[in-house]
Amino acid sequence: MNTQDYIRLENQYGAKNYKPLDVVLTRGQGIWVWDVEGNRYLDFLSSYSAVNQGHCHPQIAAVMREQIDRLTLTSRAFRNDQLGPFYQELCDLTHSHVALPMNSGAEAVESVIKAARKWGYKAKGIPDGQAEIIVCANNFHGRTITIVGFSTEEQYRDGYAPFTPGFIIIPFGDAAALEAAITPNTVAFLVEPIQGEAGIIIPPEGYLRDVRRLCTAHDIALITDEIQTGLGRTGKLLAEEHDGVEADLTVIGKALSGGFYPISAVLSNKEVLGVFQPGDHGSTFGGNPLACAVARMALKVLVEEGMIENSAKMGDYLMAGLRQIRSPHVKEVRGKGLFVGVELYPEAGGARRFCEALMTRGLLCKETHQHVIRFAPPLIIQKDDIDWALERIAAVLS
Ligand code: IF1
Repeated sequence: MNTQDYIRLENQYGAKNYKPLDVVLTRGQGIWVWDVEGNRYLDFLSSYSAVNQGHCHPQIAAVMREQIDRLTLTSRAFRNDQLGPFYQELCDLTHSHVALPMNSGAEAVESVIKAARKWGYKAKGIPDGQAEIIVCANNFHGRTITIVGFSTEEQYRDGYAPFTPGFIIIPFGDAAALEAAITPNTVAFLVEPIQGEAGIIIPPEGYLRDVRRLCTAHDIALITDEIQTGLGRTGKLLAEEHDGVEADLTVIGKALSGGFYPISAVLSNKEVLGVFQPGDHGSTFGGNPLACAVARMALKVLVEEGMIENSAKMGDYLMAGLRQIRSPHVKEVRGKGLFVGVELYPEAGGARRFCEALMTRGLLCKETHQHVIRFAPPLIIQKDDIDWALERIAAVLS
């Protein structure tokens, strides 16, 4: 079968909720992937930051193979010998008191919403059914009904009503707007440290610090969604470290498995997650031994192989290189670590055609919000590979 055969099958039998680039991948190793025709590509998207550790990282693969032959799922009706060590390693690494393992990112976000609401009722004495959670315009937190209900992107909501009430939307990057939106019924503020889907939007310097101060002063839980910005993507383990703050609750996912398996988690101080009693919340697969074994190794290689530091260094190198490209199309290059957006002028005719042109030259990336090209290679990338990419990007942009 060739590329067109595979695309025909997808078109005939698949739901049409995506419009991927027409490249059919069959193999990946490190920063490289290969299509079914044998062409090689440099992956500059990392599966939306789920393969920060590089494709098919050999040590994660080895642990997964070993665990598959030993024990994969016990359900939470029984205990397993991977969960405790996973909790300990994850909490030590992230300075958390407790963690809640789930599967997808959206599920972790749903879980943190449940925890924050329950904490509001139990600990803060908010009248039943009145809890409010403040979120930001242009957020992206996943695709469930509750989450798209507080999206400001019309397409993500269209046709899915009725939605879950209890969410207040304010502008991103505006601490004064947060202060003005807080009421006696506010339980939490949910925010991405850098808005990814919105187009790699970096808030003003000190925003998270101001937000942290306001949340503490008003006794509301600060929840950071680090599903995309976390685990080294921005050059720190968590992006909130750039501002020297710690959220009360943080959600992570994606690279928590290095792309091997859907694994997510809520990280928390004791107080908020402490509201959950046996039976209050759960998941068949959350915290299963296969997921825990994979995540333990995914975290270990991320730290021990210096990927977080490399992200900071290579991110600076990539952005400096991008800023040197003379192009009539480029409005702004922005980012932190290897989380980089190149915003084009509207006259450039959209980012998609540049992504398609880069694909034919062996570089895979994806547009976001029409005019932004998102660059997010695996965190193991080296200078030579970035030079290779920059040559191609320069050719396409100038
Ligand atoms: C799609 C975007 C990226 C996320 C943040 C929660 C989730 C995501 C900050 C939910 C997921 C993904 C989902 C994927 C495309 C992708 C995406 F373009 F849509 F915005 F990465 F930038 N919080 N983002 O970025 O996690 O439930 O998917 O595990 O929906 O097509 P999930």
